[in-house]
Amino acid sequence: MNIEKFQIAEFNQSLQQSHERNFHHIAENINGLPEILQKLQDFQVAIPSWALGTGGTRFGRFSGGGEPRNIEEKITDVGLLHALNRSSGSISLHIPWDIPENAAAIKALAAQHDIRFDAVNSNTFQDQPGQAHSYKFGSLHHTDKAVRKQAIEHNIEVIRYGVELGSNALSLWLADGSCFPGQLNFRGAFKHTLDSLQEIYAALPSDWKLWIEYKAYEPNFYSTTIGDWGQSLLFANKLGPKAQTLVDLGHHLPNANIEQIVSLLLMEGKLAGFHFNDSKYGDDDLTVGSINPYQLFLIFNELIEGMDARSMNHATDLGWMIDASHNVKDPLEDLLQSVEAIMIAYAQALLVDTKALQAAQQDNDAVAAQEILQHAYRTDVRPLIAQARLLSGGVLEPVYFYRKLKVREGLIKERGLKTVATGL
Ligand code: AOS
Ligand code: ZN
Ligand code: ZN
Ligand code: ZN
Repeated sequence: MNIEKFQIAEFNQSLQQSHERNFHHIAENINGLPEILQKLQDFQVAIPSWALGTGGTRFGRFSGGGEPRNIEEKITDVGLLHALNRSSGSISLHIPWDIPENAAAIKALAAQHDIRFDAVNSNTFQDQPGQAHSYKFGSLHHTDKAVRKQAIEHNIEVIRYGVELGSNALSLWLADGSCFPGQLNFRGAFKHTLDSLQEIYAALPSDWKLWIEYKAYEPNFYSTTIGDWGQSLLFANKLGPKAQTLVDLGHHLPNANIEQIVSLLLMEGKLAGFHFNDSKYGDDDLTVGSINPYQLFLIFNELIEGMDARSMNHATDLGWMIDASHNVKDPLEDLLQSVEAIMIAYAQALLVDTKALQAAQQDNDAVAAQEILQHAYRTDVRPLIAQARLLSGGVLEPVYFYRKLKVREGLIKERGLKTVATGL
């Protein structure tokens, strides 16, 4: 399944008139438009390899057909997304679901699609066939040194794969925790985890980062050894400058003020980046922006204010990644929607009059502060995103184009109807 340049051009042509009308309408009212468009063009969101197939739940999985059956097909799928939106220029691999056996060939394929390799993910939450020790009671925090050693070695192996592909971060999420009071000594689990992380940290190449993800609960339901941002930050501070905290939006207890967490981690230079998704109840991993787009906007507002204050590059100085998994949508359409939602929140936050907001804050003028934020939030920035895509050679309306071109039907023809992507 290949998308040709002329198909994109033809499609864009058919929407050109209405796009121009909408774009000029908004462009008139925006200061610094060229800079904003450039920032939107530069901004790239990494696609997780495991979101390219139907995730399912523990109750069932309903394959949509034409799913990628191997790492090559996953890269091809991300290439399709990137061809449409020009904002999905990297993939995040998960070992051992995606073993790059021939790194040179994999790199060449990715380069053809203009795709680079984002953070590599390790997996010590599942037992693999032939594995000596079980992770049933955890991995890096385990009471048994042999289990810890196996998990440490796995992480170091993942770093090696990442080095071959040109990645520069290890993203680590641990399922380690306990299901019942008394099952675990909290301090013992913390110390074991710290010892294990120190060994992994020591194996990082000089230009690498270690991203430590936290999660409130699931699969463990009483305690999680890296359960919140405080615990993750403790580890990151003890480990050193290469270790930072990764924020997955779905990993907080209900109604947590994520934007405040983000602001403080950024202030400390300890924010690694994001796993974007949305949720209503917990770690629902739903399409970004599908439930609470205002929260996403408020997060981006803190990010831009904080990054600008530290002279950080929006596009390159944090890890921007989606983490999604669900049962009912075409995964590629879902990812197009997620990237679009991220771009919208980013563009709206770029429109915030930061100086005016700071003045309102100084005066304790809560009404003015709300007016300023919501003025930006309620601006329909979709024509801006579309214009940035157009300038980058993408498609004005990616989901519409994807359906019109019958991309999924093409993939089903190539790969078959009953496909199971390796992964969750
Ligand atoms: C798990 O809940 C975390 O969100 C992980 O980041 C991620 O979903 C996992 O590594 C994919 O298996
Ligand atoms: Zn995650
Ligand atoms: Zn999540
Ligand atoms: Zn999660």
